[in-house]
Amino acid sequence: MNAKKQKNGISAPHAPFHDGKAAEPHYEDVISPDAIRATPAPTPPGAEPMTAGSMKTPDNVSAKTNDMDAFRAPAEGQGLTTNLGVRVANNQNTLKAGTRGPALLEDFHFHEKLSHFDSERIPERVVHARGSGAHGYFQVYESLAKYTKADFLRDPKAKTPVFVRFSTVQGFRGSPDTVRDIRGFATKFYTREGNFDLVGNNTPVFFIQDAIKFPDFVHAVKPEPNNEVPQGQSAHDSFWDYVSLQPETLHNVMWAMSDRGIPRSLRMVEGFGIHTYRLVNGEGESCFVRFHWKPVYGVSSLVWDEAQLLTGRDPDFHRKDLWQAIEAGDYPEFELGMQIIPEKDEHAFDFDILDATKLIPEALVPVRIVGKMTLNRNPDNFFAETEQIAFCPANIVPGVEFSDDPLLQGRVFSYVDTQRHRLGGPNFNEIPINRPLGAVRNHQRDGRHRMQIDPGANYEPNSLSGNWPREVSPAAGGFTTCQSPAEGRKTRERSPSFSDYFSQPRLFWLSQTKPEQDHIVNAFSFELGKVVRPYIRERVVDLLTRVDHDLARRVAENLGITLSKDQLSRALPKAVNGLESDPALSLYGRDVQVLKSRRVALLAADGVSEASVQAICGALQNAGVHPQLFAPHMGMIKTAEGGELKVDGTIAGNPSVLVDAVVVPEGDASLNALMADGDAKYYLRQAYKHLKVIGLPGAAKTMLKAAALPENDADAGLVAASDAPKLMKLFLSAMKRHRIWEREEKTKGTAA
Ligand code: HDE
Repeated sequence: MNAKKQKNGISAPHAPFHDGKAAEPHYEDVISPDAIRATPAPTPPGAEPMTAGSMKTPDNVSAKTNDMDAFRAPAEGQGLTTNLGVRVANNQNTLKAGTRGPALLEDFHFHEKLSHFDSERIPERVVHARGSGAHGYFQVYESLAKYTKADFLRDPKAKTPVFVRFSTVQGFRGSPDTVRDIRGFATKFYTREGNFDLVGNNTPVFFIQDAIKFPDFVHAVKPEPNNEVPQGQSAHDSFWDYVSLQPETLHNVMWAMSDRGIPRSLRMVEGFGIHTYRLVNGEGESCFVRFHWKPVYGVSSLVWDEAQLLTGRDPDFHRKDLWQAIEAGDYPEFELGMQIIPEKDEHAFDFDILDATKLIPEALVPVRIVGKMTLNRNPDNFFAETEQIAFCPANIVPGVEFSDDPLLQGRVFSYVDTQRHRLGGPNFNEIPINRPLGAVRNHQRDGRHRMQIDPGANYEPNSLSGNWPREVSPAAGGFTTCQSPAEGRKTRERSPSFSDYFSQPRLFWLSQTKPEQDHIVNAFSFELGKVVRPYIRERVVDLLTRVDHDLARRVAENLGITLSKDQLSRALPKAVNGLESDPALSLYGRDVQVLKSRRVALLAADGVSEASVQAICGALQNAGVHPQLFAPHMGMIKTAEGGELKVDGTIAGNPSVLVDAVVVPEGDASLNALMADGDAKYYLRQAYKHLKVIGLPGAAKTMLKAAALPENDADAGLVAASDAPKLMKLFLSAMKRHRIWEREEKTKGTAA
């Protein structure tokens, strides 16, 4: 804070917050996947001695791969090399005949460098192309042996390494973060028994019931095929055409149109495995389960105007937030929750638990919190880790199994298939980020980019390599599939138990607070307003009349559609298992917001009161909130006390959409300068419009008038007090509300 402590005045790249020093990354003592891989694998049960000339040890796969290590030169001090290890003396000039050319064909270094560059891009993911990832670990709170034999869910001491990739669905790899969309939430658990991938979203339901519809759904939501617009948005004809013709999409569409579609941070989203899975315990008993991730930082969202502005002001807003939080030690944390459904209750609900367009209301089956995931390490190389990670719902471990959900069963095929295309062949699990912890031994061979050198017989059973590797008995951990009953005639039909499309959207709608309902109406109106064909708009509004008449009427009014008497007197669906509403479905009906890791801007200019700044920053930092000092210019500003303060950025360059709340510290000269500064006044107006808390100690209250904001309004978010120390308690308590929703009505239609 004080200039004397901050000589160079330049923030370190990973020190985004105004605490005067670069944050030290502190990594937990979780064992990295590589360290675990380096430990020798246990002797396989029942392994027979190897014959001479065949495998020397059961695990000489890796020994063989590393045979040449003894001859390798240490990398240190060697400098730049070609891909074949030849040291490079000149990396700036091509080989030419004379200084003015022509270039010579024999320039192998040039050819290699350029041709490798020419092949740098791989196909991006067909959906979920835009993503951000982080490493961490998972730990179960207490053994779940009663439900599952999965080792990572039974040993509370075990820290299981994980890699998580968050994503948007619709946009291309370079699309902005804050568009309205579903967020992917995919977790790879590197367990001691193999990789388990929980590939979920931030909504508990999906758009379609059967995987065979997925290509059609994705074609519809992706940009239009003729002109490839819009980018990162569902606000276009083909998406809403599909929705209007496939009412099963409506439930997930409701979630997407709610504030869940525009999260404040990837650290502040809930995650859902969506499908019903099975857990199987050591006795072979099984139950059904739905997985949940509950963010320790609470769930919170942006407001729509802010989300739109951020796509331009900071298209990497979520990616940076995740990265900076980890660098600052605000490790994202998510608790794993399970809704456990005994087999006998499979048919106890008004809906089918195999239907992925239905959630199991938490009011009916509470979420049991079973463990916690902590993300504590940023990737070193985006491409090698975040881009090359290959998730697949087929990746399960003993103790976790699939249910007969037809969507899940289709996913089990599709992901491996797409990885072969995207990552260039069948050996993508040998890429470091995808490798399991344990040794891989089998008779799969060859294919593009094979890394492992496998000696010995390549078939099984064999007597040439001691019949190794051989099957592992279930008692020793070999995977066996739970003996759940399966029979029936072959048919392409959907179960009648999948046919109710409107009860759950209604439950969702009725569970929202008023501001949330308003936002859903606005989102439908905005998106459908971008639809060119009137009959598509009309069909969607007609669907809404089957969910709730008020919802349909309000959207219809905004779109200039007149609903018929028949439409407005339609019988509405009955309550789901007698449940009228469920607080768990609302974003803002339940939690007080977590302050830790939030950001607050301090607007200041020359002449600011250093005492005021110190009091504000001290109170914020005590609450785990990060202050950032913004001024009309970069560098240093002079304080009223004669000192200097380092500025984190300019007011114009760091708009209020980047922070959670604003304070204007005292200091007459500073206040006078800010009152004459258009950027500072716009800053406050925009923060006000986005329903943020604004703190005004002492004379700073005069900023309200200067910025043409209401001066004597009973607005819980315009916090004033006689001085900074008195202000901060009130300010922090107001910040716990995250947004001042009552202000929304007043600011409607006003410009920032
Ligand atoms: Fe995906 N999905 N999906 N999906 N999905 C992909 O796999 C697919 C579905 C989800 O960060 C693709 O590697 C089918 C539900 C996430 O790398 C692809 C069906 C849920 C991610 C694919 C579904 C998801 C993907 C594209 C219908 C939530 C990103 C690239 C049966 C439970 C993972 C890739 C990451 C990615 C297929 C439905 C979530 C094409 C066929 C339901 C989070 O294989």
